[in-house]
Amino acid sequence: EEDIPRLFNVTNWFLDRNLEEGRGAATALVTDDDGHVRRTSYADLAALTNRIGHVLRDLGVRREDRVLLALSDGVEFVATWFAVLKIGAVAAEVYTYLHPGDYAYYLDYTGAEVVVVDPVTLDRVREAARGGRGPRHLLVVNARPEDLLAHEHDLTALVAAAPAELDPAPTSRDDVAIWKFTTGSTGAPKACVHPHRTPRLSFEWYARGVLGMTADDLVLPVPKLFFGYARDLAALFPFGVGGAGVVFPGRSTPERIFELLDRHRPTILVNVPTMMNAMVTHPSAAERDLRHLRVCTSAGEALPGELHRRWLATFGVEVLDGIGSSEAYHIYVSNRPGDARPGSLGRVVPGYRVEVTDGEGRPVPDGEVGVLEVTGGTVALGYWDAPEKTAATFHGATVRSGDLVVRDPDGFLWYRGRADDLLKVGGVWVAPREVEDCLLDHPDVLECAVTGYEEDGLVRPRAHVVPRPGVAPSPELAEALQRFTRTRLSPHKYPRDVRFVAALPRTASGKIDRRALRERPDG
Ligand code: 3SK
Repeated sequence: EEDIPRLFNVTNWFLDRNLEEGRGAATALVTDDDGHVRRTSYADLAALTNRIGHVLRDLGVRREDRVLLALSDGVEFVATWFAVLKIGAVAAEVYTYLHPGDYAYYLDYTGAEVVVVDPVTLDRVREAARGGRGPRHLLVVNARPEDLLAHEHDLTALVAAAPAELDPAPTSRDDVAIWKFTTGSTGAPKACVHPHRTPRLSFEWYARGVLGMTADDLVLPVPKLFFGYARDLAALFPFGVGGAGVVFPGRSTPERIFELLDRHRPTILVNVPTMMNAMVTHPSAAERDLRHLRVCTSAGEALPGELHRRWLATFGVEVLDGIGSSEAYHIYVSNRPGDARPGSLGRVVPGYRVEVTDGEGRPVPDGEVGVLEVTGGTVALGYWDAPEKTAATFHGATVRSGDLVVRDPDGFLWYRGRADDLLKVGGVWVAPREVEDCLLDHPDVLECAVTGYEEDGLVRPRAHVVPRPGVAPSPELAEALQRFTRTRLSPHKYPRDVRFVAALPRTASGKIDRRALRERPDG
């Protein structure tokens, strides 16, 4: 493991060190707000971070207190996140398009006394606070001061009056710094609790070790910064080497991403399979020149081999698919530059150990499906306020991921779905992912998900299929898809029912929401 000193603060190491090493004038962030481009240097980002640190302290935030961020992507998001960590408090960030009921849950769960919001989230967080346990202060980014109520504060005004210098709290490497919410599709979200040392290890092992990140890298994230995969890769890890990230408010659409790619010519695109699909099938795909990218990462859910190949054929940009989790902090299995296998998650990231087990820690042989277990120094301390879930998932520095994989003799892992999505059909286990991969090889299928349904008390696989543009759903197509899977897979795996849908429901971080599919009235 890396030699991390006992006194260690994430902000001090990732951000302030750039000033100490003479990179204060270098660009840390490029902000693009609908074409209005702003560059923020390391010196300016550090000064804003320090000022916000003072503001938070003045509002009463103390070491180990949680601060909830419900903020759109932008410089303020990044500076607030670093400020929270710099004063020794704990950053917990959530999606900006949640329902007030969800915000009420997070207010209650985090117990945050200060919540940082912006005009996008203000009203819904206000409503959430009215219903239940409200925070003492809302700190509002881009506020209209005349609209603010008691205990709501205009960040810009407070920042203007705050000093630009701030000493980091003397945090230890083991002090809690980050709450990453699980994005699992069942149960209420829980926070994975991570100390200051964790991002440093993940940076060394994945960002530097696998991606080979350097000061020349400019990183564009497709997911929003509340998703740790994007935040770390665009607005944390690049700072470890003096590189930069692009941040932009609003939703990611293929048009938006193409526009940002053209304008900023980043070197790394942090992507998810849904957007990769939308990009390769976009009418303008063939005219796009993305060769300024040296790599496109894919995570969040497994990337079908067919989509990987189509991306390579369309854009010629290397794809590194991998798997990470909030529990393990970041990506711990990944393909490597120059050695990527379409359809595979890649090999273990050096620094980690992975085992494929029977779910109770006993290894299964290569070639057999088992549960992926990962061991390493970035594994969370546990879930906040969920001792039973913690005991079931964490075993020292090992996480039982609940992901099913097969390891081949070369050490490449192949995703087979979530253990809790497995279906027992006619007494035999079926991994929905295997059926989905097969359907995706059919030329008329754009996206699909397989869930179970009950008929006469028996579980059967059902395919929810989004046809390719121009393909009309029909009973004939449904039958053709059933024949297609029956001839390619063991016959018991074929979907007994095929439903055509316009789109698949997705979680905030872009993963297929299987629970929502199952809970559809006819799901
Ligand atoms: O896929 C995930 O859930 C994830 C979470 C945190 C960091 C990275 C990834 C890919």
